[in-house]
Order: sequence, then C-alpha cells, then structure tokens
Amino acid sequence: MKVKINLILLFLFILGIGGFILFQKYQELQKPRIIKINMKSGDFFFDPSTIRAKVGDTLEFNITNDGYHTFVIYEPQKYLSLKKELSEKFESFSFKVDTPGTFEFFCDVSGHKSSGQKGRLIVEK
Ligand SMILES: [Cu+2]
Repeated sequence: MKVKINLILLFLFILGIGGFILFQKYQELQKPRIIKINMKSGDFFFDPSTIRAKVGDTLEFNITNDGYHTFVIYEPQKYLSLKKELSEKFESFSFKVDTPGTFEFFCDVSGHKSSGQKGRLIVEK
C-alpha cells in the first residue's frame, strides 16, 4: 500500500516537473525575438546580403562600414521604409518587422546599388 502511494506521488511529481518545463518553453516561444545581424558594408556590398526573419522580430543591425554608404529599404506598399546613413565606421540601429514578404535593401549613393550594393530581407509568417 505504501509503495503504491509512493509511486503515485512520484508520478504526480514527474507530471508536475514536465508541466513546468512545457510552460517555460511556451513562454519562451511567446517572447518577441531580437535578431542581431552583424553586417559588413563597403565598395559595393552588404555582407550578409540575405537576411531571414519572422513577423514580429526586432532586427538589430550592427554594421561595420568602410566608406560612405547608406542602408535603405523603400517598400511603402509593404509598410517598411527607412534610410540610415553609414558615415561612421560602425553604425547600429534596429527596427521591427510586422509584414511578411521580401524586402530589398540597398545603398542609395549614386551607382552603388547597380554595382551590387544590395540585398534582401525575407520576412516569414
Ligand atoms: Cu554605398
């Protein structure tokens, strides 16, 4: 009888621990994600040139830059437009992505985009 009660208590204990772990995982998944992107910018590239994110993510760009460049997204029909001047050796900025889709980013200094200084941000649901 005592062994049975102990087994039941052990079972409930394990069930409790399992529930607690699942609850913690669930809370982790609900948290907004901050994605750090360490990027290099120069003549005439962004590295990496493809970035993947999920709707709701906050993207933190840390750009090591060489030369005068800009980081531009101009997609007003997808509700995302911004322009950052990269005049310093290091620039940091962040923004949140709320709309799924593929967004082009580029440097708008004359001739840089056509020379290859561009990339894409892919935001998935
Ligand atoms: Cu440029």
